[in-house]
Order: sequence, then C-alpha cells, then structure tokens
Amino acid sequence: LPLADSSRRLRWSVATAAFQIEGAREEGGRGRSIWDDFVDAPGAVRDGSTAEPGPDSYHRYLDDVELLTQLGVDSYRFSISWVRVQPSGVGAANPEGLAYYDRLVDALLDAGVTPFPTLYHWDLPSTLEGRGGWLDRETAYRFADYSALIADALGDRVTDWYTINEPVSTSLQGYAIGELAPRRQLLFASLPTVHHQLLAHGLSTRILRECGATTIGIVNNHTAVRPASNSAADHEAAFAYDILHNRVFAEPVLLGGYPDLDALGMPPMPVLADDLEIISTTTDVYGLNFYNPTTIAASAPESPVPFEVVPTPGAAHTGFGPEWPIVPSALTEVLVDFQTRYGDRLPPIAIAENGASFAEPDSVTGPIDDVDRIGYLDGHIAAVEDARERGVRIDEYTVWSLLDNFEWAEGFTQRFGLVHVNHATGERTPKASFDWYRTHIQEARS
Ligand code: GCO
Repeated sequence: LPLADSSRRLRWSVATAAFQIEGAREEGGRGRSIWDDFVDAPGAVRDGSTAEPGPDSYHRYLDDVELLTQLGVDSYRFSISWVRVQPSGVGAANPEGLAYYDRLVDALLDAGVTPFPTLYHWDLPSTLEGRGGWLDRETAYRFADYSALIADALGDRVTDWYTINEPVSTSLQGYAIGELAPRRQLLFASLPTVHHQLLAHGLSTRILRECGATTIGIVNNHTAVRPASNSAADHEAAFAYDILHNRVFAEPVLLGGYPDLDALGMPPMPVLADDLEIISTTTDVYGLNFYNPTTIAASAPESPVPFEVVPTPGAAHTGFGPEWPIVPSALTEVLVDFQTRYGDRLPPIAIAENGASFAEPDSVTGPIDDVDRIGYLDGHIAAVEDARERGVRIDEYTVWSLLDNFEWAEGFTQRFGLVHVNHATGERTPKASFDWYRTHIQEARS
C-alpha cells in the first residue's frame, strides 16, 4: 500500500435522487419512466405511495438549497431526471425540464455549493424500456445522446458528474429478480444489462470530457462479502456473490475486463470490439456506495441462484432489518481491498452514498433525536479515516440522504434523511443528525 494519504482534506457532501425527491410527475412536460410504471402497478410499492408529493423538490428546491447552505457541505449530489429533460428518451430536449435544472444549478452556485449531478439514477424512459431497456445495446447510445444534451445545457457551469448510479441494483434487482423497476425476472439472462449500462457509462464519460468536465465517475454499490461458515460450499457461494455484486461492475471500468463468468456457469457478456476500451476510459473519481457487509451461504440445490443472503451474526441492524447489519469496519475492509486489488488503476474514491434508515414518525413538531443515525454516520466516517490512514485515496464523503424520501419499493416507509420530511405536506424539519453533521464538517475543516 502507498503511504498514508490522509493529509488531503476530505470534501463533504450529501445526496438525493430525482425520482425520490422531485414529485411533480406530471408537470413541466415530464415524460414517463419505468419508476412511474412501477408505482402505478398495484401492490408494487409497500405502502402504495407514488413518490408524490413527498419532498416535492420540483417546487421546493430553494428550501433544499437553504438546508445545504446551513449544513455547510462542499457539494450536493442530486440526479437529473432523464424524462424531465427528454420525455421519450430520444429527440429534442424539453426546455421546461432543462430550466428546472438550470435554476437548481444556479441556486447551488450562488450558495457556494458545488453541483455534482448524477445523470442516471434508475429512471429509464418507459419508451426505451418498451424497446428492451438495458437489455438492448441501443439504450447505451440513447444515454450517450442524453448525456450530450445535458452537457450542452449545463456544462458551462457544471464540471463534476457521476454517470450511472448503482448498475448492480438495476441489473440484479430490476432485471434479474424483479424487486425494482422494470420488474423483470430474467435471472442470469439479465446479464447483458450490466454490459450495456457500463457501455453507457463509458460513452457518456467521453462526451462529458469533450465538454470540459473535470471530475467524472461511475457510482457502484459495493459490499464486504463474508461466507456464512467455513464450509467449501459457503466459500464458493461467497466467491460467486463477490463476482456478481462487486467485481463485474468494478473490473471492466478499472481494469478493462470482466472476471471469469464462464467458470461460474454464467453466460458471456455481449462484448463487441472496442467496448472494453470505451468502458475503461479514464475517470477522475470512483463513486462507491456502501451500506453494509453481506453474509452469504450456499443456496438450496433447487434454487436458481448459487447463493443466499443470510443475516450477519451479532450485528445491530438498521430499520431495514437483519439484512442491513451495521458494521462500520466492513467499509474500511472494502476500501482497503479496492486499493489492494486495483492499485494504480484506481482513481481517488468518493464515498457517494452512506447512511441508514430508522423507524421515525410521519409527522413531527420538532427535531427528532436520531442518535442511531448519528452513531451510524460517526462510525462510518471513522472507518473512512482508517482507510485513508492505510493509504487509500478518498476525496469525498457523501451522506445518503439530505431528505427523507421515496425509498423505491419501500415507498415512504424507510426514512434516511438528515432532515425529516412530512410526505403529505412537504414540511422539512432538520433532525439532530443534521446539526451533528454540520458540526462535524466545521470541526474537520478547522
Ligand atoms: C441508490 C440507492 C438509493 C437508496 C439508498 C437507500 O441507488 O443509490 O439505492 O437510491 O435510496 O441506497 O436504500
């Protein structure tokens, strides 16, 4: 490992995503995405909520900017809704949609907060899903066109960009098992969606670079994988899970090649000439989301997948239950592993999401004393510092999330915010963790 790199100041950030906070699904000429289809499907969302009104940031974005100013963050990670700016996923831009992001970017810059948008946080235009979605290679080229359109509109003021957020969730939960949009259950036949999202990332990186961007990166979700026991079967299952969840997403980007999928009995990726070169185009930052470690056991012989996620023994857990154990040292482990595995090929890491949900009331009259969240964040920031002291280059730390928001299939039932949101009225009330993070940032700077 290289010498400690903890002298460079860490930048502090906080994240949201368009579909989770904007509401206003039928305003401003917005088109439909696979998440509109998801929330409209009876029974798909746990509490039947539709992401509206929720935080309603389409109308209340200035309140968000005011909160960011109070918090004193260096940057704000938000996402751009593809269907707000290009309603059918092809063709001309929707000026009203672009105007919204123009206003948001200008308000952030006026407030001294660096805008760090994500181009794609899961809300694929429904029209493109109708043509095969991420199973179709063409979607990568449509994403490149959309990237050019955004770079053209905002690239004079925005220099920092994340391309694609958590392709692992889209591929495995969206196309393989159907827990998330677009609710397909293709199992290993979903694997082309991995390649096409990574290709989209590479094409987009090249376009953003041409438009003068200085900081570009993908955002992947990574986990520390632990076998449930010492048995050979559990070790093999954990190895397969590590490949499918971590390495398949990191290695094409960082090393220019896929791990050996054939050895696991998985179909090959639909790689064409030059794809891997495009996918491994140099980036400036590697966005890494971390929530929890994952304990893996061998699955039952009749199971269609070669592993099973089981509870991590002895760990406290978040509001999501035993499958979201709280183990901050697992974050250090992931970061040090990355440095060991990818060394010089690894650009500086940005922790692009880290946070936790806990059971909290729907409406409040004052600040919630969310000590569990403070403990979670404190432990994980310390884990990041540990990794930096061990030589891992980490430039940024981002809390998920600024606001309580629409947690996908869980609807409004999981609250991740530093700020409580009453999802019926949009009212925002900072929690104790908001003050804690503000103070932490101030102290870290002094
Ligand atoms: C992502 C995440 C977020 C979630 C958060 C809590 O894709 O970046 O899934 O959108 O809200 O991870 O589950």
